[in-house]
Amino acid sequence: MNAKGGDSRAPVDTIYAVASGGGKAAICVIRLSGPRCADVLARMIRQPVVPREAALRRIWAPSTGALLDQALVLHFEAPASFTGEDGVELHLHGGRGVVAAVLRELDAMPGLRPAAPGEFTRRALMAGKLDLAQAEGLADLIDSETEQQRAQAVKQFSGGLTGHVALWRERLLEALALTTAEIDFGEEGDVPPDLTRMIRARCVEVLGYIDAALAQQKGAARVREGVSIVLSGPPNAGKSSLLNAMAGREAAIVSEHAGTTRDLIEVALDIAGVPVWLVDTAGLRAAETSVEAEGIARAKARAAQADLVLWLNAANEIRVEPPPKLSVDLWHLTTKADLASATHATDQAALSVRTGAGMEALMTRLADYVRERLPQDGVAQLTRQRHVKACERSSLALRRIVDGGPGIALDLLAADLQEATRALAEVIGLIDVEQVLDDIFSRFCIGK
Ligand SMILES: Nc1nc2c(ncn2[C@@H]2O[C@H](COP(=O)(O)OP(=O)(O)OP(=O)(O)O)[C@@H](O)[C@H]2O)c(=O)[nH]1
Ligand SMILES: [Mg+2]
Repeated sequence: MNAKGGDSRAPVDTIYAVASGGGKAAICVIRLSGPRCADVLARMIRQPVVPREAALRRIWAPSTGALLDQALVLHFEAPASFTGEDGVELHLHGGRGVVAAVLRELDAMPGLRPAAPGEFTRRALMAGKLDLAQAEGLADLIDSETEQQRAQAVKQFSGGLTGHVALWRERLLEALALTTAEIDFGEEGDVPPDLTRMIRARCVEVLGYIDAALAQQKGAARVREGVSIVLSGPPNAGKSSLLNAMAGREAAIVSEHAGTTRDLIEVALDIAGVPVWLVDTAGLRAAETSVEAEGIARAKARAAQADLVLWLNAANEIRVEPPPKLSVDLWHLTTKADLASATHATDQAALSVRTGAGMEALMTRLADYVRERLPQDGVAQLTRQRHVKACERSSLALRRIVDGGPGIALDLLAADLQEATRALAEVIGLIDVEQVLDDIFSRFCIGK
């Protein structure tokens, strides 16, 4: 079975779900998809509705004949719907009682069942309404919290990544077609040098695109998953105070005792539209207790995985240097500038949580840091490990062709071209889609 196939023998259930957010709200949207939609309309709405036109209708309970609500009703006739199936949306009043009553009636109707997470999108994918990369983009769009996440997700949803990958694949398929023709109809003996030259040029071209995307995949992943910034330094340097100031709330305990923080304390920030995980950690020193030792071990481990470490030293204390061999970006910051002597106060990276001095400069510098790491426009954005793995495979196969000598055998050339195009097809879900579907759709919310 492939993405477009589906199992035509199985009777298709009509699925339904609350598609708007949980909790009490002014309006609640219940969405249905499947062959029983017309039946639901006939039994619950009674009056006809014109497809694709919003209509204000009474909603009736088929089981009792009672009036349930008055709502906006939409009917999307197959195949002109999100899923490609018959679809209905009921824009009910958002009261829990209303929603529960309508769901109860739907549940009692034959051929209807609640939707599984992501099932609407899964059906859309099966109907060829969107491809796998677009479905992932849609999941990211629903999960997006920041401006850059939204921008990246909507691009992928509207076919950004698909467009790039499909073009690369097309270029390689042309080369593959020529190779296969030569294998089938060419004369025995050497491969025409023109042909190898042309195919190699094609591979170099596509390899350039793929490698450019791979080179900045970290940027795309950072937008999706967040940039990790770790506060580190000796005890009492003011790490927790800075975390609280940046978060705008008392997330971590602050005290004048050295060795206060033990656990990793993480807050989510939005810097320049990018999600940032700011982590407060235990001060580094020779531990006094086993609990503190564990805290310090965690602090070191987290700093080693960070994108950026802010290494803090208090202006009124003896400077402590960061541990050597920390291979991440690191900035030295001087804290408690209000306690500094005149010489320290001129330090550019000095700040005081108490007076607020230097805080704006730090935030501006962080915003620049984050912006510089955003993926460039015009390059395909590989937002998931899945895309990266597939592109790496494609890149490897192409490199074998490019690095191969002029006398490369036609069948080897064809095999590598096949591997390269196949890996690209996986990105957009043209093949081997089943294994990733469950993983992707189980992360969707119900109703999407
Ligand atoms: N004067 C002054 N005091 C500060 C400033 N920032 C923090 N402090 C004080 O310094 C002490 C230590 O602050 P914390 O934020 O707990 O320091 P820490 O680095 O998290 O310490 P540990 O968790 O023990 O490693 C507290 O008494 C804070 O009030 C500042 O900008 N100026
Ligand atoms: Mg602390």
